[in-house]
Amino acid sequence: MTIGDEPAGEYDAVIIGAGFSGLYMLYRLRELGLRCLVYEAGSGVGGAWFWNRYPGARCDSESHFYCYSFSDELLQEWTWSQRFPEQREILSYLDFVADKFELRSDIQLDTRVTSSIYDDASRRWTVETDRGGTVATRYVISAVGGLSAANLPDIPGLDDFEGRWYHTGRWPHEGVDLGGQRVGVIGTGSTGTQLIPVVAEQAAHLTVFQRTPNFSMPARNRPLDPETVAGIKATYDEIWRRAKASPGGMPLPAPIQSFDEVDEAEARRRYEAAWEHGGVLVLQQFNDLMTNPESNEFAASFFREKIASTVHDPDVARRLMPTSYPIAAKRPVLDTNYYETFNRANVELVDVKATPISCITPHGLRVGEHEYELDILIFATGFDAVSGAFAAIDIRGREGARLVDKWSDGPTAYLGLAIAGFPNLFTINGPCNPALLTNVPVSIEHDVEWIAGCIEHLEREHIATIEPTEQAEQQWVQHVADAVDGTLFLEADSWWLGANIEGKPRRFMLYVGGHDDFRRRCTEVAEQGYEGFLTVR
Ligand code: N01
Repeated sequence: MTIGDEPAGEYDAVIIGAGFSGLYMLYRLRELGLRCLVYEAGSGVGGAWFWNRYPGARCDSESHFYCYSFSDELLQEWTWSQRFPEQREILSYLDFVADKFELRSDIQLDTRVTSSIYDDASRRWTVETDRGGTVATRYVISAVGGLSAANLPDIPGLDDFEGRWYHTGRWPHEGVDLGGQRVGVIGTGSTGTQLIPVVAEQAAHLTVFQRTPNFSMPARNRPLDPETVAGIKATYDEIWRRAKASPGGMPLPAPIQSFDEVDEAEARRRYEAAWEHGGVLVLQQFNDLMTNPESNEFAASFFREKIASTVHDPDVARRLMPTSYPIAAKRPVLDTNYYETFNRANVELVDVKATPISCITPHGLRVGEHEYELDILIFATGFDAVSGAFAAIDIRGREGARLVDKWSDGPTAYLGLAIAGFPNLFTINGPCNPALLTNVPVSIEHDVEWIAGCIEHLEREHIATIEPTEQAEQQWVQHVADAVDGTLFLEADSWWLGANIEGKPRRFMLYVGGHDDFRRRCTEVAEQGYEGFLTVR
């Protein structure tokens, strides 16, 4: 679709977003013969991978399973070049998918959905955009992504800053020349940890403003040689079978032993071996990591020892060591040379927990009484996760009820897929869903296939609308809360809990029960005639 051809009229389905979720949703709904329209705010497809172009942007899942599994042909045609793919390569992959399956003709780029309003009488949604377009549709599918609403903290003085500033989630397409510049980075989450080593190599001086240190483990990225690629391509059936049957959506061995079942020497040996192997396996050693404080503290101490032995200055090392929350209670991070970067002469670490940032000045950042002079300020400050992208759209369901009001105590959805009071609205990776705790494409494929199966059922049975009952939704929300209750997940101020956004209700927004368990439950719900849902013919 080209800009200027403003869509109008009536569609069967409107999909909001053209990232991993939206592209596959379009593919599946087209297969059902539905007339579909995808709205995408960006000027290209790719979602998170379109926007997050900051230096060092890379995926923490291994490339051969951070992709779609649905097409054997696609799996054989596409070849990944590295163990952990760069943003550019993932974006090329999604462009390749859009071309291969001829998806672009139903995608309206550069168009942000501003409202989506349900009409009880006609049982249609009216979807409006910032380009003035209005369409009617029977189904709306949100593919907005859980980490798409950038969080720019409200630090006084930004408007007066005379240098340049950027948020990592809105990085300029033409890139930013950091050569010879004094750069400041706020934030040391997954993004900051990927960004900081690359910026340090380019900038004249880098100041890292750290509020909470993170636990990071080495990715040990490497190019994939032809033999490895051939091995992967020959065993894809098994790779996906294992990924879909695992809690994390990854074809990796899940831990079957608890910390108490081995002695400390064996525990250390396992952590050392996993540390050398690299990747997320390091935190897959014991099945009680998030329920047994002793198990957790052993892992945390192991990480702190690694920091101490890598960072030369003991005071800097100490400040990089997380001590105030359990390991993995915030999203664990993979890195390439993160701790080593703090040994560079041009890198300085500033603890803004001990002395908070007071303001941005025309020439830099003031922390307490000290002013750090900067030419470029980078916000690696994350996202208003899960609900942020929904809040940017005026969504109203039956009898005009607003989604923001329904979610005033935190976002909820039945299975993370549908919302009581909002007929025929589906949410891929919605709240109370495990997706953002897993290897996301595997979860996305599951959600898309479940939604497509549900819509196929509605079409076949001539059912006009479907929505969860309040009771089913409440039971699921309670189950989600019970699953996390008593775990160490609740002991950190993470974005999972909404704790990174001032004023956001503190509610664990994701399901910790695992991808495998979730998949089983969703299958049962569908097999039992969409148990917990209300349908109207
Ligand atoms: O965001 P974050 P992110 N003053 O919220 C700090 C995914 N992801 O963009 O911890 C000072 O984790 C904040 O400090 P604190 C992944 O799921 C995936 O890094 O709140 N500091 C924290 O250090 C990840 O979890 C990949 O005290 C402030 C940082 O900013 C999610 O995206 C790659 C501040 C924000 O960390 C989000 O990661 C990258 C303030 N006012 C990201 N406000 C992959 O590999 C915030 N901070 C696929």
